[in-house]
Amino acid sequence: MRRTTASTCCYCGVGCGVLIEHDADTIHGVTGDPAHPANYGRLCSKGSTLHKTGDPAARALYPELRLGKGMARSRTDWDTAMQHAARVFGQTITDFGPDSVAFYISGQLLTEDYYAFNKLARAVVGTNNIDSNSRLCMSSAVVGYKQSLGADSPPCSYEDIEQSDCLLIIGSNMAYAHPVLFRRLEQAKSLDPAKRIIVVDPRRTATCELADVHLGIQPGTDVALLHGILNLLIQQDWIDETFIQTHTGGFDALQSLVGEYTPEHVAGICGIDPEALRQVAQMIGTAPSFLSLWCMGMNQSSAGSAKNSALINLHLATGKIGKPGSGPFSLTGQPNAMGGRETGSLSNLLPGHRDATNAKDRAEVADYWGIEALPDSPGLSAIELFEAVRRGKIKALWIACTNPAQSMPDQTLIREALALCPFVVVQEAFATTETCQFADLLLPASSWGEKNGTVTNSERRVSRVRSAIPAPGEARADWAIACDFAQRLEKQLKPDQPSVFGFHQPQTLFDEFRGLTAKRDLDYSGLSYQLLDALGPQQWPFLPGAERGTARLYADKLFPTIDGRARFIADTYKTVKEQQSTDYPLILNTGRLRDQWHGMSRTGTAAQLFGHVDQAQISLNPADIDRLELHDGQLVRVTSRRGKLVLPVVADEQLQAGQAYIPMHWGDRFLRGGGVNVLTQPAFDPMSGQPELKQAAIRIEPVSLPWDVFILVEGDIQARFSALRDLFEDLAYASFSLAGREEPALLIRAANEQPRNTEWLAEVDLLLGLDQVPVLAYDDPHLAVSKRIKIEGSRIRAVRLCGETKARDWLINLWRNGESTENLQRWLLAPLSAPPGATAASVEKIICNCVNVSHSRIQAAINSGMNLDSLKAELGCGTECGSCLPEIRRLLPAPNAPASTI
Ligand SMILES: Nc1nc2c(c(=O)[nH]1)N[C@H]1C(S)=C(S)[C@@H](COP(=O)(O)OP(=O)(O)OC[C@H]3O[C@@H](n4cnc5c(=O)[nH]c(N)nc54)[C@H](O)[C@@H]3O)O[C@H]1N2
Ligand SMILES: Nc1nc2c(c(=O)[nH]1)N[C@H]1C(S)=C(S)[C@@H](COP(=O)(O)OP(=O)(O)OC[C@H]3O[C@@H](n4cnc5c(=O)[nH]c(N)nc54)[C@H](O)[C@@H]3O)O[C@H]1N2
Ligand code: SF4
Ligand SMILES: [Mo]
Repeated sequence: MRRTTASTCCYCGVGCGVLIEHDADTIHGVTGDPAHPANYGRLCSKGSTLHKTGDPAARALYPELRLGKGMARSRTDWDTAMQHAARVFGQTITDFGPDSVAFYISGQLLTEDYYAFNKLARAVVGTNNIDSNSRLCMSSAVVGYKQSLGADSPPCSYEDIEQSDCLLIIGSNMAYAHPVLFRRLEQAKSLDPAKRIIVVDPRRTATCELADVHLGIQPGTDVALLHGILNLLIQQDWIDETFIQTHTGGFDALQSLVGEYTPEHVAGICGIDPEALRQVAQMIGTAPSFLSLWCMGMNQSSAGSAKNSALINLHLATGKIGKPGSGPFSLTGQPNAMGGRETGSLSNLLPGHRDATNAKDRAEVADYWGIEALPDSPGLSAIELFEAVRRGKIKALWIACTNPAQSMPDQTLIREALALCPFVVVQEAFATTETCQFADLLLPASSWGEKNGTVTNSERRVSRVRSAIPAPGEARADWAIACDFAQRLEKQLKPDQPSVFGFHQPQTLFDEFRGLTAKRDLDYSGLSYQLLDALGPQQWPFLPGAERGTARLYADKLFPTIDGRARFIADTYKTVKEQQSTDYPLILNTGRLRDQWHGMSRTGTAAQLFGHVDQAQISLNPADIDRLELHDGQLVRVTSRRGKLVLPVVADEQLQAGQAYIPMHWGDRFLRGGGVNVLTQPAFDPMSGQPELKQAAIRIEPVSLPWDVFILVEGDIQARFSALRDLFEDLAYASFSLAGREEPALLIRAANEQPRNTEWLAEVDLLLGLDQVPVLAYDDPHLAVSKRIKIEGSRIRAVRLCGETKARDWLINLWRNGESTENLQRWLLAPLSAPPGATAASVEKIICNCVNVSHSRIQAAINSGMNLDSLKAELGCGTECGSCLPEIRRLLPAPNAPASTI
């Protein structure tokens, strides 16, 4: 019987409500929950395809244990697995002390999971070595809020987006990364075109399509820019003297510092026009309300904390905080990065927005937990933690719900650490991730649609996550795994003491945790599952007896600091760690694609989500491509001080000269050679510990890999992917992706210096089902050219081209469009010739993924005179989730065209 269960999307920090349509064991569909205040029924391209992702063949289903390094893992039962883990951790702690073990967890865990891990590390193990992937994500914002405002509490609400007169979107590509909020902004701007929108990003992103001004600053120069704006605000008397006098401290020091940031000086540093700076300062200074939205372009920086503080300074100086439409509003990355911060899941934090370095905070938590004391030795942050693993100081590592062998910078060292670590536990929903390879113990976790608990979104709103179906195989909920392990460890380490882990359901974890928020800035001790079920999602603070949550903080202008005043922070501008040089003349930026999520363990199972971007590429400004004498699609070697990667180059007008971009998603699984993070750097902000993932110096050289390979195969995707992945392991270039929609295919594009031998080809053909006739075949051993195609009915089922792959993109289009295959044979028998009728065919880009409308169809319709409304009416594009609207706008001629880059 079909039923509907209300839950929350498991992707970004917008935290949209979803209605899951399901029966007893299968999820059939997902729609936006009209009653959820984060999205009022909207979903983006990722949320609306949730039910199409998560191929069961990719899931981790059973515990697997490796008994010695170099051996293969084999299936085991939960009791053996957990007993083994408890024994190894227990022994390590006894022999080498509690700081010889560590936990690395995730902003995608639920609050209950997070709380269980935290209590396990701090109360049972007695270590502060528990850090989260939020270190790569929000930790600079945490420092920014705490330094300037006294607590890690984003003060705003989504409705401020509608209410604001002037928005500064800085270091955020919200059109891709927070699409449902961007929809709200689009709508608000169309209702009120006078609303001013400023975008600050070195790239001209899709978010710029809504901007009145785009400041294409040089990478990492935000602090100079923000100080320059403040300097102008002061000069023009666009500041709120009364607010500064009554509610803040530290203004004088900042004022004398920013005096040095004159418009001409700043414009020089940032590579912008001083007039544009003046224009932006005027927009901010004269607007009745002012909201700033920011994300990784600010946080992922060796100056991340300084960037955050410099931005908050603007709000304090203008008094534009704690009022409708005004305030500093960080966009949270992961669905529950906020819950992680609330439960204290960074090594330096404790539950209830407390600090591990503060003795009073430690004593309060120890008291609440009924234990003697909490550990006082400092815990390690992510980068330091993996370094300690590599140096052998950490001997047992527990990783849950994150994929560090893809997402951490400087992958060579991360992989070295994981390989050297005597005992690595990986608690994962998908068995396919890069990190799973390093697991000595793999624990299958239940995932979205199967879990129960709560998450907090960017606007402090706590929502229920509800399970619709049981977990597959023997997968268990994360909180349950953590609690089971904690109880076993307690028996070993503290056999005489009563257990502090009597949790049997997520609700008991939630109820214990919320007590730790009482009388703190985030107080949600008044919330309960019953209230959330009755009232719907609520924003904290939510005090006992409250009937609804709190939409806005600091309306009373009282800040949670010792004297109730906010603080101006005066940091000087510092350049990025790696500057352009003769050896490394380009700066590599990394970030999100519209339709993929991080390491792609989930989104990478849905072929539809590859329609927008279907392979790993490095993009460069067209002038750089010309200067380097490269051409679109050519394979290049990208080298940084830490590693090398081979992939195709592509021209992209969004990038300025001297800058390059690779999406962060392509890890070692989809791109041979370790993925994008072999290039990125581990240098981090000294205050927040957040690494500079957005800027690494690189160089680009052409590579000659004359022997190329192309594979397209339908069916049995996950099994074929892993088997073929192994066969392609030592080719110089190999990129994997999916294509199609209902009947997906695996695509491989690869190349090597030397041809592989016929045995290798035979192995490949066996895996592709090309070893059995009837198969179309062409071989020219002299040229090392060999081609195989399998057609069933009139449909291509498998293709394998070696030595010459000119027809590659033509074949993909032919297959995808289900076109007639009659030309195929003629082309196949005329080797080394271009494909018929389409010499320069490239794979058609799908702009609208919901309705399946390609770039070329939209462009043709625009050329015939259609506007946005007629495109929607005629082609249907942009009428469903709307994630494609910014790109459709970009294709349209003025007056829909956006502001020019300055
Ligand atoms: N589709 C999709 N959405 C996601 C995610 C996903 O994986 N896929 N992940 C979620 C998560 S965890 C996060 S953290 C967010 C990230 O959301 P965003 O931070 O919005 O996304 P990014 O693409 O990482 O980076 C944003 C922009 O920062 C710019 N930038 C780079 N350097 C600088 C700089 O020095 N200054 C400024 N001002 N800008 C700079 C980049 O050019 C980029 O356009 O997205 C969330 N949403
Ligand atoms: N170059 C570069 N690198 C980056 C970034 C960048 O911008 N550039 N961004 C950084 C940022 S902001 C972030 S947040 C990180 C993200 O990096 P990761 O945390 O590594 O990203 P995910 O791929 O989302 O990893 C989550 C893992 O949890 C698994 N999983 C899903 N659901 C569950 C569950 O319920 N339980 C368990 N146990 N597992 C589950 C998924 O299969 C997935 O493997 O990447 C960082 N790395
Ligand atoms: S914006 Fe998209 S990815 Fe983010 S929570 Fe909403 S539906 Fe999910
Ligand atoms: Mo993130």
